[in-house]
Amino acid sequence: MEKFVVETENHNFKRFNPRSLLRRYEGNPVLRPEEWPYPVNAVFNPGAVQFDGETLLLVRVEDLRGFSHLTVARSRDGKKGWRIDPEPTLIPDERYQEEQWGLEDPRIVWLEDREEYAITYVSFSKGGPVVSLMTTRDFLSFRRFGALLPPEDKDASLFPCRFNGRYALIHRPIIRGEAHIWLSLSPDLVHWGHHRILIPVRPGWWDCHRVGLGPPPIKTDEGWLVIYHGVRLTASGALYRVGLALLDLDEPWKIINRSDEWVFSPSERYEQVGDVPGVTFPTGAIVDEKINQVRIYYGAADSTVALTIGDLRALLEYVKSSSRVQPAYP
Ligand code: BMA
Repeated sequence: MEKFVVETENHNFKRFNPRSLLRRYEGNPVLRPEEWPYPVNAVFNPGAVQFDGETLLLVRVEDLRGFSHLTVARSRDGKKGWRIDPEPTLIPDERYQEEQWGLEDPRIVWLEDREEYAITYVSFSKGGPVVSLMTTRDFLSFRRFGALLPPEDKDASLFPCRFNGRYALIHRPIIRGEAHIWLSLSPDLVHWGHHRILIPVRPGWWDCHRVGLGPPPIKTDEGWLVIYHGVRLTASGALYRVGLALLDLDEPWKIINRSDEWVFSPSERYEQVGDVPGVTFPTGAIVDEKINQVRIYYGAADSTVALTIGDLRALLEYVKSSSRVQPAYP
């Protein structure tokens, strides 16, 4: 395996502040557990799509037993006026043992060839977290595919299209205690292979202990824009910050650039105070192509849903100006 080499010299300290790329919505947090139609502990880490002309969030909801389920919330502008389903949309299905302790952190993409949405989510049970898949057309009825790969695995999304006939999945298994982002391929969404490391942790850096995909990869003229979280463990707990990477458009297992710096990190009170302080955990992104804007929905301190907004062009320019990287696992 080729070693992942990063240049730590030649860092240009005069460059502009990458944390100015994303601007928090002034009405944050956009969803809070107090607003839920039934008693819950926390609402966070939502999947996001534009559906029927509205923003639809599939929100991870932690109940008062500590188990999570998923509930739909809708808003016309994706910022305010949220309408939350009166009851959970998706709860564990007892026929799927791996879901026994709950459903977590969904990512949603529109699968072009199947003309349906794919929801990849984390199923949790005694066996450990696994990535499961379900599909839907209307967010009313869902078809479960079950677990895709063995535990321990999280932070997964499909790409919206196939590559040479193969579906591609980004995910984050833990192997030998290492938590890198991987990419796997499948002809049928059932059998998976060609597993390879896509974005490894960087020893010593802000993303040294764990990395994981954020929202589904975003297709642009320049490549697939990946928003990912990186974790550094500190004396007072884990810090979850956000970085960027760019993948080749036709061969997304090839990483072109990766941001040296994080572009988003916990700073506001609602990100610092909550069940897990110091967490910004993006899981949903919606692109408004007319104005080239991306709205990124994230879990704040594992307690609320918050929104940060950026200019897609500026994010791309920034990541393109970042380190070009060699594949970790060619
Ligand atoms: C990760 C996931 C997320 C969570 C984050 C911070 O491992 O389990 O669901 O938001 O930790 O606690």
